[in-house]
Amino acid sequence: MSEGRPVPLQQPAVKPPVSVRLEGDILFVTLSRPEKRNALNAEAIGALERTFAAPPAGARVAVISGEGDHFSAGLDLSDLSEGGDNDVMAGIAHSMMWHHAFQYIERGQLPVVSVLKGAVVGGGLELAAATHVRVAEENAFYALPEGQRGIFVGGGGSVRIPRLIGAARMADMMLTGRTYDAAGGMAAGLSQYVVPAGSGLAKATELARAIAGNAPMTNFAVVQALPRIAETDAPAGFLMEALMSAIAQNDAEAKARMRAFLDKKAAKVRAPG
Ligand code: 1HE
Repeated sequence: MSEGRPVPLQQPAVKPPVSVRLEGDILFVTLSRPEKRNALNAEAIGALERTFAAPPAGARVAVISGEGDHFSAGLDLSDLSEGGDNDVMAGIAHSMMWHHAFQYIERGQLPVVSVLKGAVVGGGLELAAATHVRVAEENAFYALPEGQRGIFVGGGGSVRIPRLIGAARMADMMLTGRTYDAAGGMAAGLSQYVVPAGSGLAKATELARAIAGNAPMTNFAVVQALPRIAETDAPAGFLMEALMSAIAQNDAEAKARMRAFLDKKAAKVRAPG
């Protein structure tokens, strides 16, 4: 036996794949593996789940962006390439891990704005599709290369992406390898904004400030009620809308905001431009 206390193994300082910082009421979540084009490994998915399941107190809106030139190259292919012959259950669990994490983004506590640039592909596009407002820089491009890799989407893409662009466009992307550039992506419905290269984070931050300035009940209704109403049948949707609007307008903050407008103390709506 050697003498003295055992010497702990030296742990290399590993940079986390996702970094998070709260500035005022905006939570900035950054994919931080630019050397791997922000490919999403299990650790990154876990970090996203933890962040959005329990955002820090004071956060009212989140902005997701990617470090480096790309938003995300999707699934870290080294996570899947080593599976054995009998790994169907592991594959299901892997996909469901993504589903759980992205549910906390899409139907969590915060409206989420994403900043898309460079590659927004595979699971990266699935992540973007779980956010509420997508700001694309003009160098962004979209692809679903799962077909070329011999796999299928697994991060909720087949549920969310057809709702943005239609199943036919998604089928075309997956079957033929078709890619969209930023302008084509916006025309198809993949982003709501296209901005010059390098200005995506500033635009997303400006939008996040506007979102954070809304009444919390309105943001809750938009994140939680609107997509459910849009997906349900009309009679149930009308009822849900009536209930949600009654709850929102009876909130003290709504009453104060309506009074402020009538007293000419609140901003008017402005035409674009
Ligand atoms: C990766 C990944 C990755 C890059 N997993 N390591 N996604 C894909 O099929 C997209 C694969 N990636 C690419 O097509 C290209 O990397 C990019 C177009 C995104 C960027 O090209 P480029 O020239 O800037 O970078 P690169 O030289 O290809 O990659 C730099 C490094 O990142 C390199 O590693 P290195 O050790 O040789 O430096 C790449 O191997 C590594 N890298 N992308 C692992 N995806 C829940 S299911 C979701 C299913 C999917 O997402 S399928 C789509 C997967």
